[in-house]
Amino acid sequence: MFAQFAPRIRQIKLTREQLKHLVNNLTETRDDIRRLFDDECATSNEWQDFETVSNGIDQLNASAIQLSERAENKMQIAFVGSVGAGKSTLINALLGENIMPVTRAETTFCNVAVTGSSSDGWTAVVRGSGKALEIPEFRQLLHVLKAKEQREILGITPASVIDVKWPTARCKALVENVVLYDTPGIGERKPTDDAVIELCKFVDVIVAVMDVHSPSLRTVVDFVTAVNCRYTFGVFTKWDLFQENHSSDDGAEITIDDIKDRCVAEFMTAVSDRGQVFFIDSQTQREAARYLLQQNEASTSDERETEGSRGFKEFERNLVEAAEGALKFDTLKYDMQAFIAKAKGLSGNLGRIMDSRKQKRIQRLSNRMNKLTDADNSIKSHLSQVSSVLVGVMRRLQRDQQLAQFKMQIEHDMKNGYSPENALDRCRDGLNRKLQVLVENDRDLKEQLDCIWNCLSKVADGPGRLSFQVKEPTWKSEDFRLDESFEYQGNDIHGCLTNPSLPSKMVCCGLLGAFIFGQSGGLISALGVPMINSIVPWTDLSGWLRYFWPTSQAEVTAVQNFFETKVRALHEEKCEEVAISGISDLKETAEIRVRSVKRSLEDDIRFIQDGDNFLNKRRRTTDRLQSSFEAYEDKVHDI
Ligand SMILES: Nc1nc2c(ncn2[C@@H]2O[C@H](COP(=O)(O)OP(=O)(O)OP(=O)(O)O)[C@@H](O)[C@H]2O)c(=O)[nH]1
Ligand SMILES: [Mg+2]
Repeated sequence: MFAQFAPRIRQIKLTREQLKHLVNNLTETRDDIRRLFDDECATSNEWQDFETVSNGIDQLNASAIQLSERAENKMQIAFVGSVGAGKSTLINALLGENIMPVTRAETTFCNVAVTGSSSDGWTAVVRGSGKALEIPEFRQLLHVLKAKEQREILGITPASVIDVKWPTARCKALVENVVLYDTPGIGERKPTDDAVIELCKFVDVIVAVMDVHSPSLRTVVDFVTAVNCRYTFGVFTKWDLFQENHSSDDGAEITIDDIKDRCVAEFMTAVSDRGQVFFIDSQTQREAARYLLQQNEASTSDERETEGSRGFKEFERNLVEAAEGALKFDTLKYDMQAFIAKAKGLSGNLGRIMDSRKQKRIQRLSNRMNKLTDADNSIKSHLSQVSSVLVGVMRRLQRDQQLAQFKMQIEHDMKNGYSPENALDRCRDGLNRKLQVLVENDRDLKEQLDCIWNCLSKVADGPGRLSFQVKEPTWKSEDFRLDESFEYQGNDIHGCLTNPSLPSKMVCCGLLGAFIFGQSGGLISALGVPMINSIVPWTDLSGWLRYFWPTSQAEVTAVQNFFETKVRALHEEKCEEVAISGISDLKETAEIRVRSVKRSLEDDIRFIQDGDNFLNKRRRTTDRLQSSFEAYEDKVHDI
């Protein structure tokens, strides 16, 4: 019978091998995505999502190993349950002899693995150390209350396994390729529970043994859930005693059958219908077996058969069937299907994560581009506002009689012996100071600057706040050299003022004094200048002019007017110049910032394109994986 399952189990094993590279691909893709997430500083939500899938992939890898081992290994059946539930008694009944120690109190200390052997005798060996045990020694070591020191010497812990080889001829359930595990009672001590849980993670079938008087279903359910077992026999023991105790309850509200039904329902729900339930009497059965052995084996004694012993036989039959491979194949196939479905789901989820990352990157880029365009536009509009505010500041300066003050200052300075050039210098300094104060105190201007700063900081983490630098206008003496036709090759002339409306040319020569050309007059010798300079006191301009050029008041006024007009024009020019230079500074700073953000955006676009290629490639992999998993789903279904 087992033979018919062997090739199908082999097919499952083969499929599992074939799936290996797909699962490896999935794991590699997962690792690639993790690197991408690291590089791109993914959000915590994205990480959370990713880690869930990633953990799933780790579990998938672990169950891949388990599946391979299970397909490779013998059929493993573990008997688990609370202390005194009757596990050892049940195994003894199956083996047909009292091998395992049995008491009313806690008994079994560690796991015992029973496999079949073709010889007549039986052996017991401590796994790992290889120490062979005699029957009495075996019983002592296995008994929780005995041989404590010897166990310590041999290093036997609750997680240890003692291998027993039992003659196949004496036990129906011990068909080829089967291991039956007796285990210590659970729910009492953590090390013991851990050892049993660890063992049961790799077994094919669990036989949950429960004393029908106190089935401790909760413990069993928790246990089965913890080990995620694929198939569980629920065996309620001591049915003989239970029936005896309830035989006098005739007419009771809850009948034995009700109790039975309830036990079955609860158990089947707990194992999600992947199991079967039996009500057995191992004690009587074992005794009956011994009785039969002592009497004549051929004579069946039907009169000794009870409901409990029938339950036992039914359980034994099912166990044999399971042992013969049907259940192993069934559970392997079931697990393989679950494995593939999980792999398919995980590759789908990984693909989804990639899609959402892609969406996010596109979204982020377009957000940044929009922000930059907005900022660029508003910077431009703010700059033009700043420009007009600044020009306004200059106009105000003019309006505030600065020019009049300027003129007065010059006249005053010249009266006090300053050359026109120095007088202009002094005035210029005063003017600039005033200008700066005005700019600094201008709230409109400040607000506009703040707006520009805000626009910039929205698109780039730039260095500190923008500051508006007022460049001082430089007033050069050349500004006054208006007559290009004037030709004088002296060394000391620094500047001149000429007025084409005057009948002659007037030259201001700094500290050296002035030379005046008459309409037809010759050049006063430069040699005379120091002398003249020492003679003529620097009084007022008109006096000074009159001294050298005794001419009409109208002419003097004309010179003054010319001077005034020129200064005004220059002043206005300088105002504009200051405004323009301030603005261009600001413009340049803003443009540099915007340019650098644009550059980084271009880098981003390139980066995103690269990433897109990366994501597209990985996305194609997960798509391919998914359809491959689907194909395998069908394949396993047909095995
Ligand atoms: N009448 C009756 N007694 C049973 C049955 N099964 C077990 N017992 C008794 O229940 C007690 C405990 O049985 P064990 O087989 O030692 O229980 P266990 O589950 O192996 O207990 P631990 O090894 O301590 O975990 C013993 O006294 C058995 O004789 C049964 O089906 N009918
Ligand atoms: Mg026991």
